[in-house]
This record gives sequence, C-alpha cells and structure tokens, in this order.
Amino acid sequence: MNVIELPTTPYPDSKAGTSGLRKTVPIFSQERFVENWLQGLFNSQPAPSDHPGLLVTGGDGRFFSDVAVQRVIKMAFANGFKHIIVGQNGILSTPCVSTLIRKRKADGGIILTASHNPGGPNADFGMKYNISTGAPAPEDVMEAQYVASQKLTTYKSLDHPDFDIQTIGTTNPFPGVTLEVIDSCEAYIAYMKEIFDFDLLKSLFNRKEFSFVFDALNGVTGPYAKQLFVKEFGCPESSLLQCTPLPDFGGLHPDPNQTYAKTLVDKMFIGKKGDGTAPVFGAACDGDGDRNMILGAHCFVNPADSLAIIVENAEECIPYFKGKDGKSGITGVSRSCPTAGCLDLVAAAKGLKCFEVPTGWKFFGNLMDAGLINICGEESFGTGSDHIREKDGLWAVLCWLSIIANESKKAYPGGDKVVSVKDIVMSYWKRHGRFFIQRYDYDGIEKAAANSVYDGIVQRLAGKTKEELLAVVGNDSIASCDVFNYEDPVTKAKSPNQGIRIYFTDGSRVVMRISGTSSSGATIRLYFEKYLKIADGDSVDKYDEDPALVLAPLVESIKKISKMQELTGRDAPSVIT
Ligand code: VG1
Ligand code: CO
Repeated sequence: MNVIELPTTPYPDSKAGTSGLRKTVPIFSQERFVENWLQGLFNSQPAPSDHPGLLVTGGDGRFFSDVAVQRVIKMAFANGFKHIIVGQNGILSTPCVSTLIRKRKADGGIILTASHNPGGPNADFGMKYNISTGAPAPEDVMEAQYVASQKLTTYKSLDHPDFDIQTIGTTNPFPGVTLEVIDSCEAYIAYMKEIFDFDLLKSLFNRKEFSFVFDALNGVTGPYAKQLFVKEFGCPESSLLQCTPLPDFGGLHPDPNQTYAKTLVDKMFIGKKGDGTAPVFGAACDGDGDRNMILGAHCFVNPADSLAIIVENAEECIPYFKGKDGKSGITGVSRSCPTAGCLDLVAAAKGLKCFEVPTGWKFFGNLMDAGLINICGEESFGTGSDHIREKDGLWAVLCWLSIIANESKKAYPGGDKVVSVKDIVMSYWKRHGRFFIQRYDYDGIEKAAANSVYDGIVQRLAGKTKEELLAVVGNDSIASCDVFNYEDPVTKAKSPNQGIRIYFTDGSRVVMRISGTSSSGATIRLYFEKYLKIADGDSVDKYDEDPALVLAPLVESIKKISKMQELTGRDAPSVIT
C-alpha cells in the first residue's frame, strides 16, 4: 500500500452544523477541502489499531459524490482502516448507512450528502460522520474533529488509481485490507422485513380499492422503493414517481413538503374539483432518504400528527413494537422542541414518558441507547425509531401502510375496501384535539441580520414578567417566553440557546431559531402552533379549517414583535411548510 503524506493548511470555515458539513460544490471542490475534513476526523478519533477498523461509506449520489467517495476510501485505508464497506456506485441512503453500521458492527460511517438541499455543480454537497451506534456524531465529537482539522499540516492518502465500486463483491486491494462493494438496498430491505409484517402490507396492496403513489424526488430512495413496493408488494411501476437517483435531482429541491413535492401533491389533491380520482395514499422522501411526507386523498398529514398517530398505533400493527409480558413495546417517546405537542398528548394517554430535545437527530441517540425512548420525530418531516439511529423515510411510509392495512382489516375483514388516511387522522383529532401548525422559513438572510432578529427578540422578551412583556409587546396576548437550554438527561452534556419559545395566553406557541444546515447565509425558522379541542358531541367541522387562516393573527403579531421586515427587509418567508 503506497501511503503518501501531503502538505495542507486548514480551512477555518468548515465546522459541521445540525447534520454534518454542508457547503456548495465550488467550496467542496477547493483543493484539500475534503481531505482536511477527513484528516481532522481521523486524527480526532481513536487510532484504527485500537478498534476493528471497519468503515461504511456511501451517499445519495449527488453531484461530486463520485469524487468524494474515492477520497474517503483512499484516505481511510491510508489512515489505517482495514475494511471498507461501500454501496455500489457509492449509493446508500442515510438510514441504510445507519443500518449497516449497526448490523456489521462498524466503527462508523461517512455519509456523502447534503440531505434535502438541492444538488448539482453550483448547489450543495455535504459530509457527515456517524459513530459506531449508527447515530450522527454528537457535538463533542464534531468539535474535536474541527479542532484537529485546524491544526493540520499534512494529510494521508494513497498513491493509487480510483477503486472499482461498480462491481459488487469483496476484494483485497492490499494484503490484510478489504474493500467490500455491496448492493445498495439488500441489507436495508432485509431489516424492514424483520420490523414489519410484510403479509399484512401485501394484503393492503391486494385490496382493490387501494391505490398508491410514491415520489423519490429523484433522490436515493428510488431503488429502495422499487424493491419494496414493486417487488415485495406487487404495486405497478407506474405508482413510482421520479425514482431514478440523479446527481442534480433533476433540478428539484429534494425536500418532501407541500411546496417542493408539487407533482405528488397535485396528484393527491386531484378530484377536488371533479377532475379525477386521487390515490388513497401518497408519500415522498428527501434526497438522502431520511425524511418523509405522508398524504392521503385530499389530505396532508402534518409530521407532528404523523408521529403521534404512529405512536398510537405501532404496538397493534408493527411486530417490532409488539409488547411482551404485559409490558408496552414502546419504552418512551421524544420530539424536537419546535415540533408541536401532539406527541405529548398521545404519550400521556398511553402512560409513556415524552422527552423534548433540541433540533437535530443526534439528540435522540443517547435517549435510545439508554432505553428511554424508541419512537421519535421532528416537525421537519423526520420520523424514526431505535431500529437505527437516523430518521428513516421509508420506515415511516411502512408504518403508515401498516396502520392503513390494520384499520382496513378491522373495518372490512377480507374485503376490498380500505380506511382512508383522512378517517384515520380525523378519528385521532377527535380523541386528542388538533394542533394547527405552520413553519415559516426565511432563507438566504445575511448572518448579521439574522442574529440581530434572534438576539433582539431574546433580549426583549426572554425571562420577562407578564407586565414587562405587556410593556414591550403592547398587547397582553403573550403569557411567557424563554430560551430553550438543553441538558442531555443521560450524558448531562449541555446545549444552550437552542431557540426561543413564546407562549400565548390562548395556549398557542411560537418558536424561533436559526437553522444549522444552511450552506451560505442564514435561515430563520419560525414555528407556529395553536391547539383546538372540540367538546364531544359538538360539530367537528372546525378541525378541517385551513391552518393558514387559523394561524394568521399569530403570524401577524410575531412579524411585528420580531421586527422581521425592519431588520431583514423581508416581508414574506421563502417557504411555508
Ligand atoms: C433541519 C431541520 C432538522 C433536521 C435537520 C437535518 O435543521 O430543521 O429538524 O434534523 O435539518 O435534516 P436546521 O438546523 O436547518 O433547522 V436532513 O433531512 O439532514 O437530514
Ligand atoms: Co435528509
């Protein structure tokens, strides 16, 4: 093995955010940028001689992945890794990497993706490190990586042509060193078969009334979807939209929300004006496969509701969550701070503990390892469980299909009819009430302006008494306001200043935080929620109201209080989800 050590100098602006390092391709293409990040990581981790030296790598196949994956392989071998598992052509979804790390007992994984950010020569690329539990590296690990990357004078690689990662199989490019090129889907699909009741799922696809659409947004889940939905469940290929991974996602923003997954949303709302029949069920995943959006005919399921409904139903229809010896199969649940409190209500009804953590999947990992939770989610279309340590888009889709299959089986045993998504959501609202939810994103704001909005509102409102708030705001609708400072209940690690929470006298809540995944500039996120519970016996029409209308007064008051337009020049958000 011809190891070479080459000179380098650090790049200061290369600190990982909410989920790895995300920058534009031109930034990643700078000489030694990728190498520095990797060498910083290898230097800050225990030497491979102290552990098995097994690394998993792959990603969503976005532009620049082909270059980056070869650098990962060469540098990992040069730094002492003895065995690398890579997806064929470098393709592995984020949940699949987490699965492989756990199942193969790897030391960690390097995921090449910028998740739901657009791809292409001038769009985003990203690198993320996951530890041996399969979870995104916690903050202290990434801090150590950054510190090490800032001290570099050299990096290690191989003087070797690019490795063949097209051909599936195991080779020994050097004595004692293994390169294993694997089928991108196999391990993941096999694991889903352990978790879910595939016979129950097939029975749903066999019901004549059932129809289905899945949109991969040209991201990594396409091949997995073909295996699952077409091969396993026998649904027609025509049910799959945009299921070939493309390096630029066909120009799409591969984020499964109602704005960016427009093709799917249009299909699901067809027929409202008598112009066709909408499918019973529709779903989409993001670029790297860890996010999901769930839809029914004429029905969008908000991620916070989706999470709560999965928790309500999981034990009954998903073998992985079946309880044993009279004990619940769900150990506890968790949601991120900006995610509305739907989960809290279901958890209370089921006698489960519910934890609130900061935004970003890395915070769920410790709770799972300690056995405190096994289902969790975020408002940003992320849902998952302790089967892996990442959120898992297709897993969430399979949860929903299991719920629909089970409800249909109960309502129409042996028949062809199905229970609609809308009915499932409505019956849940009737039990628990509805949170009207919206998120406003203000993208591409100057960092200084974004900080002045956030710091300003914290200074004016946080920790103030009701009288002081009245003096600042000019009306008495705000009850209290605080900054979310988190302490991990297991490791006691502190993560201060994770967003400001503003509580209103009618029980509404607004959260504001600055995104940690922007590749340039800053994004301010505003999360709105308002709760409604209709008394038993009264008309439930109000549950069907448009969240935009219900939340409009709240939105207006926050726009004023935050001085958004004054400080950023923006009178409207870039995206509403
Ligand atoms: C966003 C979301 C957060 C999610 C993160 C990674 O972070 O708000 O909930 O965990 O993206 O998602 P931020 O800091 O920009 O708000 V993705 O699908 O990497 O994988
Ligand atoms: Co993602």
